[in-house]
Amino acid sequence: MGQHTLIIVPTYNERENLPPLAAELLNLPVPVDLLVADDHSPDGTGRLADELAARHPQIHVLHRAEKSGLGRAYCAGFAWALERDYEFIFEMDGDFSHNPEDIPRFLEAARNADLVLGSRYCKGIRVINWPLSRLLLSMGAAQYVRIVTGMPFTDPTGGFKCFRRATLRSIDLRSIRSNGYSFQIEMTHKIWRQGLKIVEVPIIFTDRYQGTSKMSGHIVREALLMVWRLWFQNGLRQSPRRRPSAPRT
Ligand SMILES: Nc1nc2c(ncn2[C@@H]2O[C@H](COP(=O)(O)OP(=O)(O)OP(=O)(O)O)[C@@H](O)[C@H]2O)c(=O)[nH]1
Ligand SMILES: [Mg+2]
Repeated sequence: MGQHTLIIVPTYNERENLPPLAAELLNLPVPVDLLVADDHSPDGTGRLADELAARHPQIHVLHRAEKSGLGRAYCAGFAWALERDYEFIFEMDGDFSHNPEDIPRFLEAARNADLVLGSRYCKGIRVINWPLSRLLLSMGAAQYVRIVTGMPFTDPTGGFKCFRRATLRSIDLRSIRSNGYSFQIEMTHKIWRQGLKIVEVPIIFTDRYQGTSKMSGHIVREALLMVWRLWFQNGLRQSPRRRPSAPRT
């Protein structure tokens, strides 16, 4: 308890994945707290999370009334974190696509950055178990984001990230509109265009082996439009409004 690091995991029907994921997080060499943001999962993930929280003081649960998307769940989790004293606040999927063992490397990088992005595509391609079509969609999305917005990151739709507290505070979370992949793009763009320092760390992404996917055409369309909106919000610039700040120590 009282740690500086919070891992936010949004869940919707992740009952097979949550207990082993929580166990791995609590066994890391660095101490972390876990916040499960559950949207009233029909499979009882929320109840399971309460049972885990009753046994482990590092585990917390945010119950939300209905399924309202990953972006809403994360924003509620960020607000929860900012009401407490966390310095390093992570986004992480609850389906083991992201490896908890990468967390110490993120924390190392975050000492000298405002936001750390896990990247599947920097220095090679590291995606396990995806059909080629999904890989091409994801890599094509990354190119599209770069061409329209100028944001130079290799994996702008990735969902394994570590925010510094001050970085989250610099964003008006109520202004975040998007929910699917575009939520990831929107958050990163709002940080990048302020001139804050963003670094990428390579990660291996493994497709879920349990539970069901929530990917949909709506999510893709949302992202296609959002990218243009972000470019517009940035005054049609393809660079930050301000120069990146001096690295922190
Ligand atoms: N609270 C909440 N969590 C969600 C919602 N949609 C997805 N999630 C969770 O967000 C994480 C990422 O969602 P996924 O469904 O794995 O999305 P994805 O990785 O893009 O797609 P697949 O792995 O192919 O299903 C998982 O932990 C989900 O349980 C939602 O509406 N509310
Ligand atoms: Mg997934």
